[in-house]
This record gives sequence, C-alpha cells and structure tokens, in this order.
Amino acid sequence: MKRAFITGITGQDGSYLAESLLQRGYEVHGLIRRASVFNTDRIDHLYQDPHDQAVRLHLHHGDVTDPLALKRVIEESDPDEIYHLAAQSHVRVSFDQPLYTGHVGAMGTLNVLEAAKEVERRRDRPIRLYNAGSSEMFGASPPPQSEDTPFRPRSPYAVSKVAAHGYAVNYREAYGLHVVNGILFNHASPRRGETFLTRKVTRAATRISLGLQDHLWLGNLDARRDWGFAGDYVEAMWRMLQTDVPVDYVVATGRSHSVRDVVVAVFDRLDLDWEAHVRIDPRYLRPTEVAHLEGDASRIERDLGWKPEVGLDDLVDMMVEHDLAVAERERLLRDHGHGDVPRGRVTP
Ligand code: NAP
Ligand code: G4F
Repeated sequence: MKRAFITGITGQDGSYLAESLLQRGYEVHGLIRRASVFNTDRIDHLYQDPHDQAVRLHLHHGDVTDPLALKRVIEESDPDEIYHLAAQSHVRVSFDQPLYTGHVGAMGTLNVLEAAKEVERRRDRPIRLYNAGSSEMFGASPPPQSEDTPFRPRSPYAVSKVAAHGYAVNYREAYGLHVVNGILFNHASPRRGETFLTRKVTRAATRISLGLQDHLWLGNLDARRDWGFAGDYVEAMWRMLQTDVPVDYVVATGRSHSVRDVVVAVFDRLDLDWEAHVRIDPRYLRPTEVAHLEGDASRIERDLGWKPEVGLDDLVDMMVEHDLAVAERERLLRDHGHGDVPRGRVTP
C-alpha cells in the first residue's frame, strides 16, 4: 500500500486529493492545524475512527512554519509521496498580511523540502514531492501562459509562490529530490472557500434568489481568469507524481472568462438581473491586479494525457445547485426561528 502525506488536507484541493488517493488504495496522512473550533468540514466525510484497525486516513497536528513538528510527522508517516498544498492562498489577503503569507508560502515550502530531504536521506527510500505552484506567478506576463512564460508576480502571495518554486527546483537540482511543481490556474468547486470569487458569487446569488440577502459587493469585474474544476486538477497532481522523471507542468482549461462573465452566468441560472444586485466596493480591489490569466496546458496533455473534464458552464451548474441547497437549509432554519447566517460570513 502506498502512503501519501498531504499538507493543506483541510483545504479545497486537499479534500479532493485525499478522497481520490483513498479511492486508489493509498494510506493517507494529513497535516492539520490546531484550531479552537473544528476545521475539518471538508474531510469529515472521509474521517475514520482511529480505533478501527482498517483505518487509512490519519491526521497529525502541525504547521508548515513549525519545522521540528513537520519533520517528525513526516518521519512518522513514512510517505512515498508528499503533496504540499498548504498556503495562505488568498491573493487579496496577502496584501494585508504580506509577511505571514511569505512565511507560510515560501519558508513553509522550504521547511517541507528540507524535511523531505532529511527523511529520505535517513531511511534510504525515495520520496516524491508535489509542490502547489500557481498561475499567479505569471502575473503581468501576457496570455497564453505556459511553462516557458516568465514569472512576473504582482502580489505578496505570487512572490511567495515564485520563491517556493525556486526552492523546489533547487532541491531537485542540488539534492536529486524528486520534486514536481504544478502551475495550476484557478480551480473551484462546491468546496471552494467562500471568499474566493466563484464561490462568493454562487453563495450570494443563491441567497438573493431565496430572499436571504439583497446585494453582492465585488471588486474588479474586468479581470480574466482560466477557471477549472478542482476534482480534475487533483487528478493532474497525482499523474505528475507517477512519472520517473520529475517535470513541471501548467494545468489549465485553456479558456478564460471575465469576472463579469461569471457573475452573469450565475445570476442567469437563477433568473436574476445581476445589475440590480451587484455593487462595487473598492475594498475588494487589489493594489496590483493580474489582468488576464489563460493557460496553455498542452505539455501535460501531450505527456500525461491529462485534459479537464469540466468546463466553466458545468462548474457553475454544480456550484449553483450545491449552494441553492445550502441556502434552502439556511432559509428553513431562519423560518423556524434559528436566526440567519451573519451577513459578514457570506459576503466577505
Ligand atoms: P485553501 O482551500 O485555501 O486551503 C489551504 C490549506 O492550507 C488549508 O488546509 C489550510 O488549513 C492550510 N494551511 C494554511 N496555512 C497553513 C500552515 N501554516 N500550516 C499548515 N497548513 C496550512 O487552498 P486550495 O484552493 O485548496 O489550494 C491548495 C494549494 O494550491 C495552495 O497552496 C494554493 O495556494 C494553491 N493554488 C490554488 C489554486 C486554486 O485556484 N484553488 C490555484 C493555484 C494554486 P486550514 O484549513 O486550517 O486553514
Ligand atoms: O477568486 P479570486 O480571489 O482568485 P485569484 O486572486 O485569481 O487567486 C486564486 O487563484 C490563484 C491561481 O491563479 C491561486 F493561486 C490563488 O491561491 C487563488 O486560489 O479572484 C479572482 C478574480 C480576481 O481578479 C479578483 O480581483 O476575481 C476578482 N474579484 C472581483 N471581486 C474578486 C472580487 N475576488 C474576490 N476574492 N472577491 C471579490 O469580491
């Protein structure tokens, strides 16, 4: 049985990845942060009683900024594959917390690489490591962006990802560590964090359609992104680690849409006039925006046969359907006197 270790297992991608690795028969170890409330919503359906002998999902407390604990849990997990997904992954927030974002994104990645190198050296069995890179690294470079496009990062988050990418390449060249960098373009799902654009829109529009709120406050409607489905993208991560020679890949759909296009698509699904409900709030603008990301994923299609299965239309359908059910539950609770979800939670 192969063993995998996932940092960021409680996040959107971590949850889909854990699901697919368990389905493939892996034993899965995940790093989780201690929190004062449960933070495992996205993987609760995968949770197994640790007293059960057949348990294949193990969760370990730790943090990528804590190198000692990190190395210990990687040593104990004894993985064949590490998927390093942990990050402060919100671009707008990275302008508010640049040092923290850099600490987790860049130094955290260095800690993971260093731990993997040391553990591999001691046990004399190779480790394969996936590093979660981002299309944000391309920043101001015009589309289409491929593996050969220069990085011109436009946010503290993107700079931290460029540093992490550089560390990963260096550990591959200097120590022969089997590291691959996935350069993933935006991907979403019903499990997407509610402060990212796609989910923010589907949560708000479905609530508006049920009379639970009136407005949705957004920033720049003109930016263009290449949006895919997270389930497809974790399949790409796994395929990248199955080859004997480590190669970095762009993962994208090859099609971009504006933020406005997404808003229109979601509101249309619900027969709502978006212009009657959407307002602009400058707090959601970024000091430096990335205007247009559209990936050229021909290398991964050619080498690994990976292609996205879900396009933006199906993604929007999937997310609207999910969030309509969430909003219906919220309305039911409200109608039975249990109060409503605080507005700040759904329109952050
Ligand atoms: P996400 O939903 O924000 O999840 C981030 C995960 O990292 C969460 O599990 C979070 O734990 C964990 N984490 C944050 N700081 C940590 C720390 N200091 N130590 C340990 N764990 C920590 O992000 P995602 O969308 O799944 O993305 C996964 C990775 O891919 C990230 O590195 C992101 O930057 C990158 N990426 C994402 C996209 C995209 O469109 N989704 C595209 C390109 C690259 P908590 O649950 O405790 O907060
Ligand atoms: O959903 P977003 O916050 O995603 P962004 O900034 O593109 O970053 C995501 O994708 C990256 C891959 O390219 C990841 F590396 C990163 O971790 C993250 O997952 O914003 C998408 C677009 C931006 O242009 C933003 O300015 O939507 C625009 N936008 C307009 N109004 C908004 C809003 N974004 C957010 N989050 N909230 C708004 O109100």
